Amino acid sequence: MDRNFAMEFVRVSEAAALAAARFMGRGDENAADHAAVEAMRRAFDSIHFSGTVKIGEGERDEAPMLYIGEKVGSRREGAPVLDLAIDPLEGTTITSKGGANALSVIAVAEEGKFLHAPDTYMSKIAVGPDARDAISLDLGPAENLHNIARAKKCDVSDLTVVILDRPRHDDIIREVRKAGARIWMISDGDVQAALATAMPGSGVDVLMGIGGAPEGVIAAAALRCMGGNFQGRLIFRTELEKSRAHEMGIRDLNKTYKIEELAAGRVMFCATGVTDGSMLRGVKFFGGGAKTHSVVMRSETGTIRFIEAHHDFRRKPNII
Ligand code: VTB
Repeated sequence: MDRNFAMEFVRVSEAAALAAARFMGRGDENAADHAAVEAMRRAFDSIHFSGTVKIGEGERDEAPMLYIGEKVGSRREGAPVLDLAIDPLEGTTITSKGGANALSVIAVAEEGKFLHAPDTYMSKIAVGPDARDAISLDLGPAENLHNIARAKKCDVSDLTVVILDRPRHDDIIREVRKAGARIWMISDGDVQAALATAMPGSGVDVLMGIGGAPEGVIAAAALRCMGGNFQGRLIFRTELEKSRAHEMGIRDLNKTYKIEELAAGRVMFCATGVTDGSMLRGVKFFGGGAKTHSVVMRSETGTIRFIEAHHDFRRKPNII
């Protein structure tokens, strides 16, 4: 995948983040999400590629824009054919309340390399490079923590586990506490938390628990670039969810997906912070412009590049 694409796609996540950030703390989740989706949709078409949304805003009938299967990009002849896994605003509630960890995300892969994850829950575990061989979703939290501590040459009590603050995680929380690790409970936003496990100095060692499946694919793409690891298992709450998954080609409903089964081949990832988070700073507005903070990376090289951009709205009126 051409490395110049990295700079192209970061413009797209910047545009979505700038649009969504206007709605920080304004109590309107839908308006924030809608603004991000519109800005991202517009920005894609300025890039010379033939893109298909594989993970997006939902099925065609429920999402007017960036729906699964939608074609984006300039689509001129000879343009590279790429698949997209996007989340224009990961953390709509966070944004509406002005909390931490909201971001705009784009993962890019060659054709057919993302799992077509249904819009269900996913049980997840994510770690950074130093513990990449130490995790298994088939083991319980305590065993995973012991293996991670051994790999990181520290005690379990030195580890910090990020878990979404939900009643469904009561058992995991109890087991993690019993094992002696620390917990950082987050209200929302497990994508940024998954990335933080692979960022030295983030203070986060492992993500555990159940979040959205599509976002699991996005986190897996990012962790491929960062050399970390991720495993996920789909969680179904209803028979309807199961039959929809079947329609999407999922045969083994209990399968534990390894990172390469979620995002294979050469992948690229970029994200822009909407609100301040454990890895990215949020959008800061000032008179006539704004500052954004993004990360761009590719699985081929593993370079993690942070981009701080100053946008002058007087000279770039199209961006807002
Ligand atoms: C949210 C959100 C996460 O999953 O929790 C969601 O914060 C699903 O959980 O970042 P709930 O239905 O309990 O809110 C994510 O969107 C992504 O995995």
